[in-house]
Amino acid sequence: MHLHTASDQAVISGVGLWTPDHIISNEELVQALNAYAESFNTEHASLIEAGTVAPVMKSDAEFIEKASGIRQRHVYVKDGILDITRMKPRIAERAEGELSHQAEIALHAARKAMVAANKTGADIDAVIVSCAYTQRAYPAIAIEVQAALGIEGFGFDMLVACSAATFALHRAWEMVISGSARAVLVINPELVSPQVNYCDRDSHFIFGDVATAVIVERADTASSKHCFDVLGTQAKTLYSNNIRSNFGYMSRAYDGDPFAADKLFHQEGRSVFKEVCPMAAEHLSEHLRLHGYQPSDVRRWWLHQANINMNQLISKKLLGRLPDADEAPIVLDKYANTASAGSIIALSLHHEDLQSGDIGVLCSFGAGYSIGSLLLRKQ
Ligand code: CO8
Repeated sequence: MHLHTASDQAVISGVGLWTPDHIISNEELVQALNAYAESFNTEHASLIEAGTVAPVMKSDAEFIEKASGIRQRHVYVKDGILDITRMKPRIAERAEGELSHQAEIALHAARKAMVAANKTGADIDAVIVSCAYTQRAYPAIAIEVQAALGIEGFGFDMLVACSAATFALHRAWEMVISGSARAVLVINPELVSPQVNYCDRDSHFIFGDVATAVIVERADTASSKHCFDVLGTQAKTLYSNNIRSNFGYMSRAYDGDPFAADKLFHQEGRSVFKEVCPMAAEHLSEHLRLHGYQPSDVRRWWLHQANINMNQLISKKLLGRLPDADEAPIVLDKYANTASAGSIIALSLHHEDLQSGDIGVLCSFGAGYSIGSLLLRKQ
C-alpha cells in the first residue's frame, strides 16, 4: 500500500490493441444467415403460413456495407458462427484453475499498453476491466488480470456498454488526479460475439471482438514517447430501451428461454441513430467550449465506431463539413462495432503522427444511452 500525493496532471502514456486472428466477411456472414433462413423457413412453412411463427428474413452484404460501413469483423472464435445448425461461436469452457477467455485477451492488450508506456506491474496501482459484458460476475476479471501481471493495489470490473472505455478512463483520471493511484491500467476485452444473434438480419453484422488497453498515469512519472495530457473528461447518460440485452443472472429464476432473442443484443437502430447523433454532437461541442476550444481546433477525432453514417453526421454537425480520414479515422470497416473499444482502436492506430500541442477528442456513444469524452493534448 502506498500513500500518494494528488497530481495536477494525468496523462495517457500507452495504448495497446489486440486483434483476434479470425475474420468473417459480410459475404460469409450473409451466406450463413441466408442458408439458415432457407432451412428454418422450409421446416416451419405451415406455421409461417398460419402466421404463428415469423419467417427468418434474409440478409444482404451490399445493404450491410451501405447502412453501416462495415465490411468484415474479427472474432475470437470463428468455429460455429457460420454453421447453420449452430449460429453461435463454439467456445470451450475452461476449468476454474485456468486463465479465463476474457482475462486472456485482456492480457494481450494490457501487455502492449504497458510496453508502450514503459511500465511494469510494479508501477501500476489499479486495474479496471471495463466492457459491455464480463464472462462471469465474480471474481472480477480485473483481479484475475491483476494477479497475472503481478500488480499490487486493486482491480474491479465495470459495465457501461459502448461507453465502458471512456467511462473507465474517466475513473482512472480521477484516481490519478486524487492520488489514489500512480498509474491505472484500463482494459476493454470486448468479447461480444457470444451475445450476437447471428439469426437476426438486423443485428447479425454489427459486432466484432477485440481487446484494447490504456495506461493513465501521473504526468511526472510518464516516460513514454507518445504522451497525451488529459485536459478534461465529460460523461452523460440518459435512460433508453432502444439498445438492450435482458441476459443476466435472473434468467435462472424466469420460466422462459434464457437465450431467447431478447436476452441477446437487440436494438431500434433507426431511433438510436436519430436520437444519439444530436446528443453526441451537442455533448462534444459543449465539452470543447468548456475548455475554450472550438471543433475547428481539433486535430483528430477518435470517435466511437458503430456506424460510418453516424460518425459523418456528427462530424458534419460539429464542423459544418465532412472530415477526411486523417481528421476522423474510421476503423469499423475492418473491425465492425467493437462496443466500447472502437474509439480506442482508432486512438491506438492513429496517434503517433500528432505534433506537440495538437488537440484530440476521444468519444463514445451508445447503449444506456451513454456518451463519454476525453479532451487530449499531445505533449
Ligand atoms: N439485410 C437486408 N436488409 C436489412 C438488413 C440486412 N442485414 N437489416 C435490416 N434490413 C432492412 C430492415 O428490415 C428494413 O426493412 P423495412 O424497411 O422493410 O422495415 C430496412 O432494411 C431498413 O432498415 P433500417 O432502417 O434499420 O436501416 P438503417 O439504415 O437504419 O441501418 C443500422 C441499420 C445499421 C443498424 C443503423 O440504424 C445503425 O447503425 N444505427 C445506430 C445504431 C447504433 O449505433 N447502435 C449502437 C449499438 S452498440 C452499443 O450500444 C453497445 C451495446 C453493447 C455491445 C453488444 C455486443 C453484442
